[in-house]
Amino acid sequence: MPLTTTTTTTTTTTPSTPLTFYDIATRPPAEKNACSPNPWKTRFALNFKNLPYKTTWVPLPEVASVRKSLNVPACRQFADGSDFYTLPILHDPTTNTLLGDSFDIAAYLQTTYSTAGDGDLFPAQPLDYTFPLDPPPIVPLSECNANNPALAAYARLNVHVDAAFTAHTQLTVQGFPFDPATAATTKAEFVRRAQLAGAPMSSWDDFKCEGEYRQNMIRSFEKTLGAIAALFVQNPEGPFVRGVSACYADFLVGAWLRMFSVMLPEEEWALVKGWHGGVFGRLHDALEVYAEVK
Ligand SMILES: N[C@@H](CCC(=O)N[C@@H](CS)C(=O)NCC(=O)O)C(=O)O
Repeated sequence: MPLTTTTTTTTTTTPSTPLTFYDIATRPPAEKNACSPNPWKTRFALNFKNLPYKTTWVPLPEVASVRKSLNVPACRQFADGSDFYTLPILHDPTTNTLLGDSFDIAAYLQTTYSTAGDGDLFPAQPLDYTFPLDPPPIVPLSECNANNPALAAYARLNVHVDAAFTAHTQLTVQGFPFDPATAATTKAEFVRRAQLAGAPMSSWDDFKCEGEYRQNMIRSFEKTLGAIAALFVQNPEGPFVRGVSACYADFLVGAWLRMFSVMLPEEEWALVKGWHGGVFGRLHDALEVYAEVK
């Protein structure tokens, strides 16, 4: 569902005016350190569609004010029910459309620019993968696209893949490539959020994930990724779910791999790339063709 749309125009051709894609600023250079999974889903989709666009990098403490200034409502809430303002946002001046959820954005790009670039982001396929959703996912999908039958398998996969990776993000927290200009504010904000959720945190150091606890989480991550790997080995040609051509399912997983590739210690990222016959290493490397940071 477009959160804000004043005109609806469907065109299958490439737009003449570049789109604006809002992503979270990290420590420069962005080409190396961009690591927010939901914005990565959008970057992959825009590059797959070969659309002209420009990234606006938003410092983390300014995400809320930028989103509010664009009149895009929040699509997430914090533990206390207050609005949690997020990115990506996409503005397409050609159709006067503003969207604030990565799945809405991908669905919009497919509808509006259906034949652009490498074609169909959402080819029909079953995409059977389940991660136990208990507690319920903390990164909700926009309700409209979650209920769109043509996209249902992808919407479901998005929720389950997000839950699987989110359950292991503690492995990455200490590796966050903070923009030095906003690091202190952002760390304090992360501690505040953890406290809102009832976690006994008083400082950034309390996010540490070390020793036996970390080893157990790494084992759990490997096991969890094993079930996702099953999607990719169905088609022995690889490296994508459907073999040689990518689709949005590859981007859903690949976006999280981007985050872990930046934020995990190097030796642990090397392990992830090698797990399950190297399926995630191959996927990550093959997605390089859609990973240009513009
Ligand atoms: N359902 C939304 C979730 C977006 C989301 O959670 N974005 C995160 C980055 S991956 C964010 O903007 N976080 C801002 C913050 O932590 O302050 C989507 O798919 O776009």
